[in-house]
Amino acid sequence: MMLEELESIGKSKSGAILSKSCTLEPRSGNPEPRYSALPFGSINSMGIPNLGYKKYAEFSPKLKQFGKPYIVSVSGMTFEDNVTIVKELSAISEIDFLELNLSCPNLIGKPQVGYDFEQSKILLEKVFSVCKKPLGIKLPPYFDFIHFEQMATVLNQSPLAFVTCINSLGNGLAIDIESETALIKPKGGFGGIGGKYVKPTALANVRKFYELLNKNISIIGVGGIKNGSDVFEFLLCGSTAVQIGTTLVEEGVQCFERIENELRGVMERKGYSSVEDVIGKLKIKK
Ligand code: HRO
Repeated sequence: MMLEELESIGKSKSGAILSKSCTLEPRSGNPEPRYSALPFGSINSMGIPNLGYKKYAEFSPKLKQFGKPYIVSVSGMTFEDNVTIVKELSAISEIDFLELNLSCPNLIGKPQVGYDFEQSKILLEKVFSVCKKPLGIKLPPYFDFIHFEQMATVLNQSPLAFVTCINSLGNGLAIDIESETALIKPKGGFGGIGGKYVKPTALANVRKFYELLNKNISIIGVGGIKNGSDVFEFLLCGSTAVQIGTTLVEEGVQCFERIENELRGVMERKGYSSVEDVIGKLKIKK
């Protein structure tokens, strides 16, 4: 992610500046086309294109001028890379939080760490032994109650500041029927699915971790947020903040102001004056 892109998020109505994931060395990412909009969302296999973690440290004094939290997402190619990057970035005073990405679905030959509970536990232990800053993790979607419970047990043993649910739904396939060709090039056309397709899965992941995690771990919701009512649903499930992915790509940084105004409208119509009164208050049919 370039400095200009991060600055335009700084100037927008977003509540924070979150970089896309960085690695130890710069990467150009997977071959193009590697992103395609779909009728109800998107497919991507970007392959973590980024300038290398040192650049996101260099950008930090400039980005702090916008007066909002600056969060750097870390997605090292190896266990040791993650430890090195977290150690170095956590020493930079203008970075407020780190988000360790345990869920990039698009690296050839590399499993998503978040689907390996033992490996996640070992990585978190090591990372927290070197980290001097609040750190959260970004998780892949889970689909089985036993898996939620196994991951929650690991997470509840760590001093996590937050958990972000969910990363894209891994290894979907989207096709153009005229040319009979997969829409994106990397990995035989397989890529992470985002947008409306994943919203029910995202809400379920937020809800399940809200039920299972220690209350001092905040939950950040992401997946299919396009308007203020979507945010309201994530709040009900237990998110205290949200991230916007596909909608930001498709609409640009104006989406933050529009969605905030829409959320305000939903809250007013329903008689709420504070998000605190909404967070986690999902009702279940008796
Ligand atoms: O760069 C990517 O391919 C990518 C990453 Cl790191 C991620 O976390 N999630 C995603 O959908 N794509």
